[in-house]
Amino acid sequence: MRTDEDRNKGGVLGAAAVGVAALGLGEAVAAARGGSLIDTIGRVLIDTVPIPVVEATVVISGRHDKAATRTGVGAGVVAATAGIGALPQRIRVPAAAAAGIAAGALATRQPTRSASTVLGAVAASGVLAAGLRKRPRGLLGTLGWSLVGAGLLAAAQTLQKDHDRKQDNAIRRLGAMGALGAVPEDGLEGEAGLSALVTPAHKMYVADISLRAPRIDPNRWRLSVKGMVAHTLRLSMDELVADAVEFDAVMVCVHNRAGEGRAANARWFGVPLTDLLKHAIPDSGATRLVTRAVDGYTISLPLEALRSGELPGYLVIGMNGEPLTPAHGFPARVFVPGLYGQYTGAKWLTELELTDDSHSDYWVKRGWTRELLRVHPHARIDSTVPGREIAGTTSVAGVAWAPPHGVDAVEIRVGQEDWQPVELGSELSSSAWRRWRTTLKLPAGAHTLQVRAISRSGQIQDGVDRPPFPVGPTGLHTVTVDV
Ligand SMILES: Nc1nc2c(c(=O)[nH]1)N[C@H]1C(S)=C(S)[C@@H](COP(=O)(O)O)O[C@H]1N2
Ligand SMILES: [Mo]
Repeated sequence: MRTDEDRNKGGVLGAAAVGVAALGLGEAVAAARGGSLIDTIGRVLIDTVPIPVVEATVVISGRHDKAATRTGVGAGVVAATAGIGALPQRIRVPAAAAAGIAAGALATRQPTRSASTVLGAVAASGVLAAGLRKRPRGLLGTLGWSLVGAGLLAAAQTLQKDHDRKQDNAIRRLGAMGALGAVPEDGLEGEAGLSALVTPAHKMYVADISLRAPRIDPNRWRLSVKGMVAHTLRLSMDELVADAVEFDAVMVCVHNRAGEGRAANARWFGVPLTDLLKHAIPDSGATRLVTRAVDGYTISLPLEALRSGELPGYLVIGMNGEPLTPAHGFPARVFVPGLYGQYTGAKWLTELELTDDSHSDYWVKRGWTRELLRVHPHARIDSTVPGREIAGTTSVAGVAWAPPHGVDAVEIRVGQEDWQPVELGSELSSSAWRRWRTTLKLPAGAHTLQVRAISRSGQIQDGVDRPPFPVGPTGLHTVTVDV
């Protein structure tokens, strides 16, 4: 005989299936106009969880942080629906409606695609209310609702890909951004396993607070320069292209711990901020330049240092000869070589606002320092390969950076032996990363290799292991080789 408890268990599974269906319809409705319920809920989490949780997520999920957040949100929604399903029948429908209203209210506060996401939340709460009133029972009912949900989630995915394709086409129509011309070389071509001198956009790490890159129409987009200025400027892409120059620089995330891949070297195309600020004529009381993005992110930079060129900032519109990709900030971002990504300026820029010191930035409100964090000199080992020509040798190669001063030397040590210099590739620019290689003679056995970078300003890479928060990570990349 089936007990009440059995029946309730079956009902909870059925309720979870309703959750999948509700999420599916919500995602599909939102995706029709490019929105997403899952991304909205995920962004609310990103905006509210305490810094230690953000830091732990970065460590655990690595470069899969967005996929991990999405999966977590989806699972959470389904679990919450199962939870509502376990409630007595008379409060299930009001609870479902309340959940829908909450999701809709969150969506209205989102910076992008909020209208379509609110519609998605309404559709999802309709499914929840209808499905949870009499929870589906039995294998067939549960399977049916789940399959419909899965189908709708797949449809939502297809709709998103469609929007992405349209966006990519609009970007492609803009044509080249700077001339990559001859591929830059540094004399270390052909070293097995060594990072490319110039990182292709699709291989560059992505770090931001948005689960999906906002899609911005380049034809309607204008950059405004406003606030405490004599002239408010509204600049089109064409006007920016006319004033842009190329520069080589490495971008490094403040979460890049020793040896990790949250760093990329590119040939950027952008307008020097010194020039841009001359046109706007800042008021005498203006002290900061706020870079503000479509996703609500802001980073502000000290105006005087930008105007004097002490901080060599650019309004970037191109990477490696092409427009920025959506993931890397299309149509424009601000980049100051030598500052960590979190402090260097916003991607998906909407405006530059000149203001005074009363402004507070996204991460500063969350607990990060207001001081600009500068990139520490860093060397990374990319590969260790047994020597092909001479037995008993090991080729070691990697990259090092110390923007904006440049890498003066890279040193390697085996175990606790003395530091010894390695061969450096030629330098694209002092703000770019510099490749290096060396050949070691190592006796058979296991050996610990460590590398360190020394900047042209005399700064030696700090060997003490520290986490990214609060002032950026330090420590040495350590690799063990078995000879
Ligand atoms: N609009 C916006 N810009 C942003 C961020 C963001 O979350 N939103 N993150 C910053 C951080 S933390 C880094 S490391 C760099 C990363 O740029 P990338 O994704 O192109 O590598 O962008 C910066 N600019
Ligand atoms: Mo970052």
